[in-house]
Amino acid sequence: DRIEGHTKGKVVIATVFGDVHDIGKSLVNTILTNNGYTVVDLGKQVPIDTIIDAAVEHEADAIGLSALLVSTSKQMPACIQELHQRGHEFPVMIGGAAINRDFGRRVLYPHGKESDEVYEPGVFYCKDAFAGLDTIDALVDEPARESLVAKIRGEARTFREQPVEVDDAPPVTDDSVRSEARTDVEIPEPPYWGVREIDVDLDEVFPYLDRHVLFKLHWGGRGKKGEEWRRIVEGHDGEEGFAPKLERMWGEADYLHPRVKLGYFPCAADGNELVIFDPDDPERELERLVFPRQPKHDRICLTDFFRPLPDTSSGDRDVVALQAVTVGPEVTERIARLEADGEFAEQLFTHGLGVQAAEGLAEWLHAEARGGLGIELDQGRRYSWGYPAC
Ligand code: B12
Repeated sequence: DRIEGHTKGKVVIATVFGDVHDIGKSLVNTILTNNGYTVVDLGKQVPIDTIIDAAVEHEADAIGLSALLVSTSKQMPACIQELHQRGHEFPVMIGGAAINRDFGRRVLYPHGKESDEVYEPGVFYCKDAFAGLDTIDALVDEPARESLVAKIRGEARTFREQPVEVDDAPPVTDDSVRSEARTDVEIPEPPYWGVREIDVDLDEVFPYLDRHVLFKLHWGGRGKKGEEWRRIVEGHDGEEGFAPKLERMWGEADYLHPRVKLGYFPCAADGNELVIFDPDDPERELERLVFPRQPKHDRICLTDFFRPLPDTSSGDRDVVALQAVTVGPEVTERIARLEADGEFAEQLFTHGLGVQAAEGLAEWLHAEARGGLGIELDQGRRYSWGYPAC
């Protein structure tokens, strides 16, 4: 479908402001480019003004927005409002794990519930890159575009007219209850107090790599089963399998520069807040980490797993392990260079390896933390901001 010197249309794409997830967006770029479109890829964390300015400058046939965080997905309606207000005519394709078809139906109305006005050029939810290709194929073809716009408007209207379900659950900030989680368990003794940087041997991290996520999610093995899966993992007909590729790349990955810090702090629960104390002065508060509480079910909040404040006034503080890891900036630079050089396959493999190296490093450090506290490896969880508490 790709003909030298000819373009089927121009699309300006970006991952929205505040969001670093660009794997999906880059895939969309590759699929559209390989199918004859000119794609202006603005990268990640892109502010609305930059997106609109680029669409105007390049006379785009459509804008493509990607968001993977619930928080950053709010940039999408904000962008549509801005486009609407400025009277632009760029259809907007939207995608990413944070949103769904109903989200697309809602944001077609730039003023929300306040007005029935729609964003005339249309907002098109795309569940994957191929849906994006089908959408842009329709958008650059006048009759197909008209019928697609009419279809999404009809769907959005029907969705809007549905009765709204009332959610009477308390907000996640409600701290009027405590779950049944026990607090009378023994407080573990940390090997030291405060923060230390720990030496990392990458060979020790290797077993902690999540091969399933790496092979399926990052390296394109999703949906492959049985014999087909075995062939791509082990290799076939001279093609290097994912497993030997991982071993080889790991051995050659001199662009990974792992550094980790692990700290043990005295702490106590205060409602939905975990109070972190100074190891040198356990009465001095350093920080309060605020966690959400389940609105339903057992009403658990992570703080429920720590001794509450009143019990600890005697100085009998609980202990929390806090950790931070990085594989360094060089892998990101390498990925950018591979992309600039058009080495998309190598970029995909390096990117996946970089992301999973950081995840594996966090898992390895978590094992160190549990070892330090004398906790079994099948006990304890590692939580990270933004991830679901499940
Ligand atoms: C890889 C990953 C990361 C990597 C991102 C690396 C990178 N350069 O992209 C790293 C480790 C950096 C990362 C960081 C974070 N992440 Co993250 N991450 C993921 C993960 C595991 C996979 C995302 C992915 O790449 N999927 C594969 C691609 C191909 O799929 P996709 O993006 O959905 O794209 C496809 C379609 O959606 C569609 N599409 C997408 N965009 C568009 C746009 C257009 C125009 C079109 C047409 C189509 C389209 O087409 C694509 C191809 O088919 C997801 C979990 C998941 N399963 O989704 C969590 C996830 C998105 N991350 C999450 C979180 C919380 C974070 C962090 C906040 C973690 C933290 N505490 O620091 C940070 C975010 C920092 C920030 N400010 O953005 C949460 C989001 C939760 C939420 N509801 O908001 C998720 C869902 C994990 C989870 N289960 O909790 N993350």
